[in-house]
Amino acid sequence: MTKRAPFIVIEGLDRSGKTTQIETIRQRIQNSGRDVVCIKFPDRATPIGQMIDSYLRSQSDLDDHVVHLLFSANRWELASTIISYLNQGKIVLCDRYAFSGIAFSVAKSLPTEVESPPSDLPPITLPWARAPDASLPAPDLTLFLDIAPQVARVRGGYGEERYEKEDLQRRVRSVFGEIGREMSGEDRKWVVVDAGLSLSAVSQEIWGYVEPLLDGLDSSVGRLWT
Ligand code: FDM
Repeated sequence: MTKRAPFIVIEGLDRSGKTTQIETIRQRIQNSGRDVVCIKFPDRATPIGQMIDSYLRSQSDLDDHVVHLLFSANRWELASTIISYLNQGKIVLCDRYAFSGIAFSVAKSLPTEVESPPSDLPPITLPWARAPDASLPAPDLTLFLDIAPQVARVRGGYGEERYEKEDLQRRVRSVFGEIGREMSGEDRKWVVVDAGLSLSAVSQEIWGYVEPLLDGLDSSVGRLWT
C-alpha cells in the first residue's frame, strides 16, 4: 500500500505570525521535494464563504448559531477535496480549521464585562459547537500558535473585522486552552507553540513537528472527533 500525505493544520491567535509561518513551512516542504497544497478557512470564494465574508466585514448580521453552522458547512464543502489531495500524496497545509470554529463561537457566548442584551437562544457550548464538524477529515498534526494578548498588542493593532477585538481574542485564547487540554494526549497531534518567540525560533520548533510526517502515513485519514 502506498502511503498517504499528512494533513497539517495551523491555528493561532491574531498577530501570532500564523501567515508568515505557514509560508515558511510551505517553502521548506517544497524544498524537500514534496507536493504541498495550502488551504485556508474560511474559504471566502465559495457561496457560503461569501456569506461568511460579508458577516465578518460587518456588511450583514447573522445569529451566532447560524454563522457557526456556515463556517462548518464551508469546511464540509472542501472535505472530499482534502481527502483526495492526501491520497494523491499532496501534503495539505491548512490555515485554521474546526478548532477556530469552536473557539470563536464559544468565546462569543462567554460572559463579557460589557452587559450584552439578553438573547432568547441558548449560549453556544463546546459540545454544541463541536457537533457539526464531527466526521470531517482529522488533522494528523495541529500546531496552535499561542501568544499573550499583551504581546500581540505590542506587535501592532488589530484589523477592522468583526472578531479583531482584544477582549474577544482573550476569550478565544481561553477556549483554545480548553480545547488543547482535551486534545493533547500521548499522540502529539495537538501542539502548543509559543509564538511570542522570534520568527526563526518559532519556525525551527514547528519544523521539528512537521519533518517526521513528510514521508507520509500508512493509516487512512482520521475523522474528527474520534
Ligand atoms: N473563524 C474562522 C471563525 O469564527 N470560525 C471558523 O470556523 C473559522 C475557520 O473567522 F477571526 C474566524 C477567525 C477569524 C475570522 O479568519 C477570519 P481569517 O483567518 O482572519 O481570514
